[in-house]
Amino acid sequence: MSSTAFEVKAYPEMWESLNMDVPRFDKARQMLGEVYGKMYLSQPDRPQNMAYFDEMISEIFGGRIKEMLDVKKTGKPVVGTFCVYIPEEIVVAAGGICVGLCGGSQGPIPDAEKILPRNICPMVKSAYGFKAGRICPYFQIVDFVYGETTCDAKKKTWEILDRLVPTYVMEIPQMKNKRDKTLWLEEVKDFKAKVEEVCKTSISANDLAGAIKVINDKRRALQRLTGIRSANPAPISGKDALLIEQIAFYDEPVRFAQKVNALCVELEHRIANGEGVAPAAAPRVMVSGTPMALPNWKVHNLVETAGAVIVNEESCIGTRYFKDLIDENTSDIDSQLEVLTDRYMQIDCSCFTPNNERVDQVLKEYKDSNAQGILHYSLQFCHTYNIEEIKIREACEKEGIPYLSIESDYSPEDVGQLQTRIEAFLEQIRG
Ligand code: BJ8
Repeated sequence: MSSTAFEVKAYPEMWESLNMDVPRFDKARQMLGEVYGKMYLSQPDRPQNMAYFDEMISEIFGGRIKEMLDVKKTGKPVVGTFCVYIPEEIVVAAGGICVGLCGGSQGPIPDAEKILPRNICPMVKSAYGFKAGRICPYFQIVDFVYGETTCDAKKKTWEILDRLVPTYVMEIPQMKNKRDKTLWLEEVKDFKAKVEEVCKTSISANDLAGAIKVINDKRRALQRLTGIRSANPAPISGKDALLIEQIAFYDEPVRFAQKVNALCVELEHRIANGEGVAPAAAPRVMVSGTPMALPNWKVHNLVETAGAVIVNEESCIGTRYFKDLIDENTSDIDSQLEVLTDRYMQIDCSCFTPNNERVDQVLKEYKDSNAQGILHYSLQFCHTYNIEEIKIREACEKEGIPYLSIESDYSPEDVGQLQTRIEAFLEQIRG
């Protein structure tokens, strides 16, 4: 077995029972294992505690699915989501499981393009295609999905997705005035009522307090990891950190937080010993923009293969997911829902207007992470991020921050061109 051989485990009987297209899915499973082996196991000086996250990929279509099936047997639901605005604390409070279903792979896109327009965001097409092609066990296992009205591509796709899986939609305000907060709080209450109805349970203040603590702990562990990445030399690669941020959306939250914290202890030792995964002179890049759903490792792989290291992801699969916590000092359900809503209203997605706090946040994270340049990443046809990029670019110009903006999709077609642009950007940082 070569040092890069890696297998994503197969569970054909279980997949059959989930009504999947098993022959087709099995090919995708093998490809994922090959890509992972090449991109991940070939990295030098990986922290030992990455073994857990390797195992999570190896069991991504098996072990974790079995755990979810076990929870379902107790009458609790598995709820699929596509956005960090859906309050997972409420699902956890009801004893259920929340799983992120954003698509990060090219494979299902032709399935989606049989019905959806081609010129919409690849994340939406990929997610829809996974369900249409019956090639994602998570999509097959969920009791229902909860979409949102963040962008046009998503909110209109939910109407079509509802034909394949029960799809509810939470209205997300587009501004942050007082009346928007009122609307959002009502939506959160409706979401809670829906989860209670499906779970045939009523969520108590105690249940919600416990769930808030669990998810806060998960976010705290990710914050700790982010802080550690500011060290030079970088103790962990950006690829590994991104992987952890992706796994956060489907792993069991208590175990996940423990494993991230154990990794952080190892990384703190590395820092104390002056050890890193890249030389101290390696250019340090921060990525900002649209989320990179699993297994979208394209940009991280290009940047790090070119000799740089990524030290931060200002993204929903990144800091936007965990930078804010919910106040744990409330005891009745109404106040809990208030503070929960306050926390979610702080998310600075480009679907809001105005959204100047994101520009400030990007600059803050740039400084905090000791980065030397910002790479803005936008998925193709994502209008809100592509247009908001103007303000991020202007802010970087004003601050004299080396800057590169990339718009890409999941296909490998632009890899050569991106490589050239990334290399020129790294030369600019090296000076
Ligand atoms: S809070 S970033 S997870 S909406 S990239 S599908 S916006 S066209 S992902 Fe997102 Fe929630 Fe915002 Fe975060 Fe549409 Fe843009 Fe595609 Fe997007």
